[in-house]
Amino acid sequence: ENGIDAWLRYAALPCDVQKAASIPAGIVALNDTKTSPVYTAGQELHKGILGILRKDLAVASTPTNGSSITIGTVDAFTLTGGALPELDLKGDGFWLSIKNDSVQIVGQNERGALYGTFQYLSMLAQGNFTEVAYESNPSAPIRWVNQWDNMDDTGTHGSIERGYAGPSIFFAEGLIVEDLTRVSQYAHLMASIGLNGIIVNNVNANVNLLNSTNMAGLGRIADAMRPWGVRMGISLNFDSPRTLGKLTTADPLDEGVIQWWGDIATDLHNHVPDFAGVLVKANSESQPGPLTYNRTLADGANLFARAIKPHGDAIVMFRAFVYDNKINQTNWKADRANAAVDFFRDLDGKFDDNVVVQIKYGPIDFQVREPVSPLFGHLEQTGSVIELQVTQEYLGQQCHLVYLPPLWKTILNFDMKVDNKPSLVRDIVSGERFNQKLAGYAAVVNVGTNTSWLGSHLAMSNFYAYGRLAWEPTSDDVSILEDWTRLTFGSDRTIIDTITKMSMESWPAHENYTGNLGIQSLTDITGPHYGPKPQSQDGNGWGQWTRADANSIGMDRTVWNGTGYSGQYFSEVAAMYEDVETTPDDLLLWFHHVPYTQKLKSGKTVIQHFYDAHYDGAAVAQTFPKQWEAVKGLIDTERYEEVAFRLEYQAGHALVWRDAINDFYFNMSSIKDEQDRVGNHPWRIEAEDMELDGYTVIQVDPFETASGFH
Ligand code: BDP
Repeated sequence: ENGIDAWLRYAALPCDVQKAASIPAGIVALNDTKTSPVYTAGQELHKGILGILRKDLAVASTPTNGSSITIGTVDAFTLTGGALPELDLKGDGFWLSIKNDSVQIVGQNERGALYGTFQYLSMLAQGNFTEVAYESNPSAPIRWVNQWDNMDDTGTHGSIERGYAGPSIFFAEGLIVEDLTRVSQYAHLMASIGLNGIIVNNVNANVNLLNSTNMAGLGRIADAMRPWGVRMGISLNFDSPRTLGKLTTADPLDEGVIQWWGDIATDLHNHVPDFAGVLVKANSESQPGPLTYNRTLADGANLFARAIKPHGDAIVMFRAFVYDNKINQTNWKADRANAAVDFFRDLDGKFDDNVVVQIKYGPIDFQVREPVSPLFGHLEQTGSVIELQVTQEYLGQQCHLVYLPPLWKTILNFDMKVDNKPSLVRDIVSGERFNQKLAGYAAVVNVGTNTSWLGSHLAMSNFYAYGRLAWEPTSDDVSILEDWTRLTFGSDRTIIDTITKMSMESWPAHENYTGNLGIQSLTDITGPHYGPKPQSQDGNGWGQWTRADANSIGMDRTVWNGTGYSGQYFSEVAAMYEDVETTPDDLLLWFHHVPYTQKLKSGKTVIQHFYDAHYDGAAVAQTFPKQWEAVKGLIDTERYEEVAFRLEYQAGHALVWRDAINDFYFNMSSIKDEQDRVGNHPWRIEAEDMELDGYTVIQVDPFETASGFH
């Protein structure tokens, strides 16, 4: 068990459970075109049932006499005379009806039929043989993955920005790899959780993706993913007309530039007829963009929107992550958190109708806790897509267990109260609140060639849960986790309880040992974003600041005295954050600059809370290796050992975090810990007290912790 099959193992159920299953005698997949998702669904069902129940069912493409599992679109069912109830399916939705001798899996489109099939298989794999009859529709039309894969045309094998599981499955040495087996396996995983699109290259895009060899390569990627209903798109570099096309400008209103992008779009369409769209990072972190040419961001987005418009329903995902990473630290009012609303608020209504704005969940950058980006709510005439991260860039880079759905649900369930009306983020990104046709979800996943996909078996619960939540954001995070666990490791109660307990403890613990009260992840901001480095939080151009000094800490983001950020929310929410008294403790230092001795609602001072929380969080991480021991012998040795190794590492690293942060603030504030733990490390053996008598070079695992990444 090396993790390659993730939650799609189709492991055989115990014999007595297998016997209890009564399923139809054959499979009918109402499309025999080999690249069609319905055909794929038939094959997948065959494979799954063979694995789970050890039954080898025949697959036909036209109705048979015997009892069957029939898969098809509503149209195909209508044509072949299958009786269906009145259905109200949305795009990609499905109807699933399971009765002893007949199972109907009906998609609004081909993709929907495939999703329904995976749902049925998921039930069988969990030994759930209940009869059901229901419709299921996705919450939003856009449910995409972003990969930040580089082309690496200077030689090495496709690296991945903020990827922690080996090199790219898509690129190597400036080209698209020949063998796309992993790519279709990836699409297989995506389809099984209802994801329907992917951007394959880094948002910091390499123009060479658009050369003619790579255009053909993109066609091959799209072909590999199409049978799974996954549509492919790419990130674009705004300057391509200059750097690749040798034009003198990339001005979005220049005729030559418009023509150039039009030709690129035509070319792309020729290779990828069902091209999904383009993702654009512009005028951010030194990337070029329309502002460089004194044009608006909307001009930039519409340039691409018009280029792709003639070729089907492809869309532009324009990122709201626009800011200058050389923020002047001496300007007390400067605040990176203000950027998205400042840039985009006045552009509402100026984007073409095939543009959506992709907004990171918080105003800064995937921190362990952020308030919801206030931009959700300011775009009423343009669809919003929420950007999440499965890759744990700031959250332990998959070397730490952090189950993310509780964080995501905090965001999705937040009420922006736009115009004093209920405005949950999940209803904004479903398109419902502002009546948008295009809206949804994108997650930076960054799988790599490691057989476990993310470099850590347990991290895969985040990927699985991402798809499940994008489909139905009200789903319960614990039951999603339990489904994932049963599918990935089996149904033993001890396994489920152990993984659930650790996972549900993991985000709060991580927040506690890395940075609490809304101060953000106190990590190495200017470098790898890994490990503690509170001293990097100030004096950097990225604007991720704590403004800590000897007496006080926190960013004053109020309107009356600070950067004005809290005023970007709508009245009720703005008023809550404006006032220290009504700001929740977990975001206190995000919004306010307070003395270390400020009392929290718990009665503790800020600094004592800091000390205690870091001890508490690290103490929880200490229990993980022990908790994990409970599953020894209940799961395969390979995955048991690999997870044990990471949990052991996390337990140690949590101590490093705890002591680094606590010592740093003790040093800065000179306020003693009430329990006198901080600065006191009786059990620690300092490096200075050791003697080095030579060293041996070893293969480091996980590789990303090694020098030079090898
Ligand atoms: C930050 C990452 C950086 C990305 C950037 C982005 O550190 O690698 O390029 O976001 O999202 O989180 O564009």
